[in-house]
Amino acid sequence: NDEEASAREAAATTDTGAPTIFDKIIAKEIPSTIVYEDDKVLAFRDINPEAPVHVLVIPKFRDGLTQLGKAEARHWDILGELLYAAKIVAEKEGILDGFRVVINSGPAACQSVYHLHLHLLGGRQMKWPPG
Ligand code: D5M
Repeated sequence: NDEEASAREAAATTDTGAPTIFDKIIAKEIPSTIVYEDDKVLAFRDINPEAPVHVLVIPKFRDGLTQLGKAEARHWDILGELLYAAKIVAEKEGILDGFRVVINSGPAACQSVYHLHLHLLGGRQMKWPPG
């Protein structure tokens, strides 16, 4: 079915370390709907929203951080910045009463863009467990 096909397609994307579409979003070479930005972090609406609020929070400088599974001790600060930015965005979006943060890391998690990003989801009742 469609869901399985898209999962396979996403899982087929591999981590080559090459620049991704998110670099173009950071450079504002392609449009996005930015909801938060500071010197280290950019947050913009997901093009394929899975919830009324679906925002991606990404580091502006990838520094080898293509996926969470490649994190090193030097990334501690940016990892904290991303999580805190998610809270700021949740507050701005009015979903502080309940929201979900997801990081897909690697093919088995269907990561499709190899620039670390955190999904902030909310605005509806979330289900557990995720698929
Ligand atoms: O999630 C990657 C996410 O990135 C996926 O939910 C679609 C989203 N995406 C891809 N291209 C764009 C653009 N151009 N704008 C906004 N959102 C985008 P993953 O965790 O890697 O599966």
